Amino acid sequence: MKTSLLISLLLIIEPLGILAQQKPNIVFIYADDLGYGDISCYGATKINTPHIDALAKNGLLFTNVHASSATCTPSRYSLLTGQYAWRKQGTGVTPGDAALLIKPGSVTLPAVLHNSGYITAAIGKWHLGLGDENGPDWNGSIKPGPLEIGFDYSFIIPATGDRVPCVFVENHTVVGLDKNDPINVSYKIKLKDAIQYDQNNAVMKSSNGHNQSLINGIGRIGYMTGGRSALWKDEEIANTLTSKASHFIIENKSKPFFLYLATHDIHVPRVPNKKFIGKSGMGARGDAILQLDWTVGKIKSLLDSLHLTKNTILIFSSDNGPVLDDGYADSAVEKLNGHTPAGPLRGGKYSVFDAGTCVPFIISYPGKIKQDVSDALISQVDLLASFASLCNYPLTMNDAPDSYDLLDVLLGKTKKGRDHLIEHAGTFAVIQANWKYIEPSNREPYDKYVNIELGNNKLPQLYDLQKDRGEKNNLAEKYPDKINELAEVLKKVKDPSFRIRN
Ligand code: NG6
Ligand code: CA
Repeated sequence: MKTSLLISLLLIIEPLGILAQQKPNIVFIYADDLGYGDISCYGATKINTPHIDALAKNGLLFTNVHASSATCTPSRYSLLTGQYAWRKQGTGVTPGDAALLIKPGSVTLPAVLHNSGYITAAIGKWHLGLGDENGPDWNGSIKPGPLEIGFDYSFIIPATGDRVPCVFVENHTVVGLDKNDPINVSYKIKLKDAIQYDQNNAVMKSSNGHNQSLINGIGRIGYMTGGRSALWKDEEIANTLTSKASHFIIENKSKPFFLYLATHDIHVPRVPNKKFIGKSGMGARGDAILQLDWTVGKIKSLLDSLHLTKNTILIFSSDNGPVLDDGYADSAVEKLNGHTPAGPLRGGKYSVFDAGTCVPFIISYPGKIKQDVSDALISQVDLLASFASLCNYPLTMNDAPDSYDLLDVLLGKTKKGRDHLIEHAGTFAVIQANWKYIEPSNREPYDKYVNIELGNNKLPQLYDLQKDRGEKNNLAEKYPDKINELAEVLKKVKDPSFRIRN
């Protein structure tokens, strides 16, 4: 009698989603090019990021989380697939008309969550290619894309803010496209009908590249004609993405949802909304950080007002380290005002030194996590297996081959992270315990355009990160055995047969 009553009760409440709501929502806010030292809870003193800091005040702040690479496409690829991007050809920074890099139907972070009962959305920067091997059909149905790899809804910037086409794509179509003004995009040939970049009529001047099409007065990479009614307004991008993300949350508030919100901030071109202009005193880059902080605050206060905060795992991170001048003369260098975007770390975006991949990473989950700081070694590639574990979703040997289940570490139950981690920026490095080994490389040691040390050296490098977080003191000659040991780890992980699970 009692059991049948319970069963009838379950049958009534399950369709209402009450049971399903036991699963926590997951919101992953992925900033672009934000450095380890760019926000106040990571030590910045020249800029204030109260909303991001508030997450850390009630949550776990991590000091040793790495994006898998020092640029966008490979970091995102690894995050979503659980596989180090360097295992797959063609996962470097992709042009805006590249084909989808992730195989439809494969085991991805959104697919795991979707198959576990989550409603999933990708909102913001994509930069993982779209369409089949012929690339995206901007005037037709743009697929495969996010919806074919596990997202139920998508509203995306196809590549980056500085690459054409400068339009949003919602699910399979360009938003606001007039069929009589079709889009034509080329990265190979100069489209002579495109408005050409000209130093004299650009509202934001290029310092390097970004000199092909001129769109909204800003030089972009690639040529684009048509699609005029669909062009985004650069100063409205943060508003648009925040509002789309908010709608998604409101619409799905009674189901478990996964929101992948990949902001355009603080990538170039930095064109913050007028409400942030001049507010940081650090020029467009600082103002973009304030805008990013605003986005985080908006999402957090929406979750609060919908009483979802306690049952939501909110993660804030970045896809790679910081860069000041990334190809536009936006006075990021001149107005830096003593700010240190990389904090105590060496290098920056594009670099195999730690500032390339070691990024802010904060988890707020007030229902379950207490305020703390964790120095556990984690790669963003681990999120897939960790969330699969949260959902009891079984992974086979070939799924997410580089992703460790670190759920307990993410939830603050332990600080024992990975045993080792690979950093990649053209050159490989491996971290194990307090040691970091950078393999010898013939690549350029320094990028004079972005003014960043890339970390490459013809000789092997060995650093003791515990004593020397800034990677200043190369101990290679002193500890040759350590080098051999770490080179062996690197070799083992690089081998295509390497598997975590069996
Ligand atoms: C570089 C661009 C840079 C940025 C980067 C990708 C030039 C001179 N530089 O080639 O501006 O777009 O690619 O950044 O064009 S990422 O964060 O998306 O990886
Ligand atoms: Ca980036």
